[in-house]
Amino acid sequence: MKTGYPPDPTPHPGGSCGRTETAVNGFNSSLEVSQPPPPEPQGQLLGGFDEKAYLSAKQLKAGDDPYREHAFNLQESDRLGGERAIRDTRHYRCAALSYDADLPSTTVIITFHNEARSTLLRTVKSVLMRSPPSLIQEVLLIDDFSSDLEDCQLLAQIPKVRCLRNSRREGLIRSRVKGANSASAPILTFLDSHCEVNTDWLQPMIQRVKEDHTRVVSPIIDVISLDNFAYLAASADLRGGFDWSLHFKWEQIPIEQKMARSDPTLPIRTPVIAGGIFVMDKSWFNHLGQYDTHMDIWGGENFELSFRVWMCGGSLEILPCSRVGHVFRKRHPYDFPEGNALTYIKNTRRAAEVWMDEYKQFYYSARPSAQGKAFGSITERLSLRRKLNCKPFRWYMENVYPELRVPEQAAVASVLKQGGLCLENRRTDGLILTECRSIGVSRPSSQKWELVEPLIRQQDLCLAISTFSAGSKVKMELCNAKEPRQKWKPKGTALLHMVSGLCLDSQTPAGPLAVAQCRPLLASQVWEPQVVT
Ligand code: UD2
Ligand code: MN
Repeated sequence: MKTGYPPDPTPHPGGSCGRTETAVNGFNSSLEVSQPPPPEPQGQLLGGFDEKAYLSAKQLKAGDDPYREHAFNLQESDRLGGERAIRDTRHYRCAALSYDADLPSTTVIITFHNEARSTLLRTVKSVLMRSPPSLIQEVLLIDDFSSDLEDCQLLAQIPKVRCLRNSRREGLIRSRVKGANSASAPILTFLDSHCEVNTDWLQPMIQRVKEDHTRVVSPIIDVISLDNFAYLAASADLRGGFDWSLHFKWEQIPIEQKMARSDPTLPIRTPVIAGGIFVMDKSWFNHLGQYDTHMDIWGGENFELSFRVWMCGGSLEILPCSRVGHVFRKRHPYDFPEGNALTYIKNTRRAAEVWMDEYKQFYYSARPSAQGKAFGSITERLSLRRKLNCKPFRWYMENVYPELRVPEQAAVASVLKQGGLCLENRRTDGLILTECRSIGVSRPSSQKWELVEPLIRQQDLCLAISTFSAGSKVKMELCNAKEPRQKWKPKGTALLHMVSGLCLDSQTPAGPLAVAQCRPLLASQVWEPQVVT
């Protein structure tokens, strides 16, 4: 089972929600380009590395299922060999852009666990072939305890390629941190181990990061078919999003932003990144706390990083003039020592608990099975958040991802009790504290309240203060969750008015229901919501 992520942009047979555009500019998924780029000087590029021997040492045996080991068609991948020409899928205006001559260099970090040799080699070679050599300080392979040591070791014979190996399975998160700690260049570039980078993929990303080191940038991720390895152009109108179960998805950029885009080469702000392919300033990566290294194997780290970048002073963007192909799969080809579902829950719970504040309740409602599952200690990450003085998740919701709808909370009716009395809204006398009544087994609706943060509502009317000062009378008015006078929040036994910082009080000189300076445990400020039928 594959939980949480498949952005799954691969066109499903019969499906229609993919991200590929097979017919953009008359392009259809052909493998070859009509005008292949001039050949690179092979000898120099590969040094003493014997490509043929590397690839032929592992061949699919006749009769073997080509999908079994890697969840993609290994036979097709092997057939392509160590490199191939791919179509330049960028908008034509990208080719006319120019970049600084003195861009800083990068360490390309590729972690892998039992990757197929042909896909791994194409990833490495495409980087060396399609990047200005001066920008590639090194390609750092992190072998996450693959069964064959030589998959990685042999590649280290290629100039600029280094290989680090974990002595036990760590997962991609700790592996990337290990890579970052060993990187010698000032800029980090992360790639999955089954990618092919496209023409001029690197310059736009390094340029944006050079101009502002707090930007974290990613390319448009093109699709390499897991069946026939066709290189397919992805739509340029997508950004990263998610639902409350912390399931990543590609989504259309909001229509207003789309209309405002006069220039298709401009960056696209994105609430989250897919996770595998991005460029980030190394000092900024370290300053922001790298990754949460208590996350295991796979999953969730992209949300954690995305929330952290936005909430702690950075930004995330997709650069349409940078294109990298990636083999999207439908299942994980590797095992999860703790199980796939538990690992995804552990990782996303950590992200939710550290970063999502009161909004984490929506994560738990969307993923009830997460409750009660172990997720380890988050003390260090919470203190990181404090140290970095990061903004609340509410800020992220309002400024970065206002399109993410907050679910209508299941309205649970309660009486609001104080002492033995109940808060009632009488048509004649207004709000009063009076004897709790029942009609048969149920309560009269005038004593039933729904606490749907931030509102305290009765049908379509809500509790509101009149002014923001102590002594302000409380009245009922038409509900509007954006109206500051209607925003309440339970705090201990009190009902706090969020904007004025005052508390609901039943005994003030102003009358039976007003707001006053909060005094914890003052009898007239103690409210006890009790669920009723
Ligand atoms: C996507 C990301 C991936 C990661 C993941 C969420 C893209 C293109 N890919 O999943 O980078 O952010 O979402 O966690 O955005 N690996 C290890 N050790 C392991 C497991 C995986 O090194 O224990 C490697 C693996 O070989 C690959 C990379 O980590 O190079 C990502 O794994 P994946 O390709 O299975 O993830 P993917 O593309 O489904
Ligand atoms: Mn991948």
